[in-house]
Amino acid sequence: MRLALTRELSRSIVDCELSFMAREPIDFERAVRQHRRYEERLEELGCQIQRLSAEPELPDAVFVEDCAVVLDEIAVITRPGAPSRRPERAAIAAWLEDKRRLVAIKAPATLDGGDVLVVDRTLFVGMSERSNAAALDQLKAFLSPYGYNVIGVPIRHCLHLKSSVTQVAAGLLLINRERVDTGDFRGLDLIDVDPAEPDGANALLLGRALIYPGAFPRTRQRLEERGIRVLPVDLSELAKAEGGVTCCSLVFEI
Ligand code: CIR
Repeated sequence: MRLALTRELSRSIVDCELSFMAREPIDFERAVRQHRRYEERLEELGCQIQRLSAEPELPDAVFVEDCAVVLDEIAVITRPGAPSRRPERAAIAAWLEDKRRLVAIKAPATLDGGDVLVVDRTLFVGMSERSNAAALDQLKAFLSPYGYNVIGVPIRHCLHLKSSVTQVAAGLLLINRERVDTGDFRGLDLIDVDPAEPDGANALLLGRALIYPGAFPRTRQRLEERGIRVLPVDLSELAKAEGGVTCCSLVFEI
């Protein structure tokens, strides 16, 4: 069974962390509708939704991806780079406890799940304002025994690695080269985002279909020309909180 963990939006989302964007008003009711539609898309692609309740004191808690990296054999509870986000972990760890063996990133390491791109047995880890080299070392120690390669990838001008590159099909990545160098992705095929859509690299691959923001039609066309099935979603309100399609769920098999 394929599970998708999500979390209800909190009204305090208006006080979210922001790093690369100026604050804009968020229409809460609209954000909730968009988030529900996103969950419906996950269901259309075979996920059973498990929605945690909102955390009124935790503005960014809807972005569950940042608190854990879930692999087949093990899950790593992260230590988010923004201190305001660290209390988000407790509910997620409690929920994961009976589904995976859990290990946890410890200080001084910091890691956001948005910086971890898993491609087969390789984890590409964004070295960002949120995730550091100590986290890379801890990930290697946890995951090498399971046969995973863990590779640090510097990024620029964006929040997370997955704001610059995500997987869109077997052996194929969608990338914004302004934000990340291609050298580490040798052996994989690359599709560039349309230059007019620099934020278009964040896509959520489920099976052979993509959940992808409606905001990037030119890049969507590039994806469809490669034969990829794209299910658009409108996450324009959560985008104002620097959220994208990967960050609102943790998807895995049990
Ligand atoms: C933050 O700055 O932490 C949130 N406002 C946005 C997090 C988005 N997470 C993600 O893309 N994985």
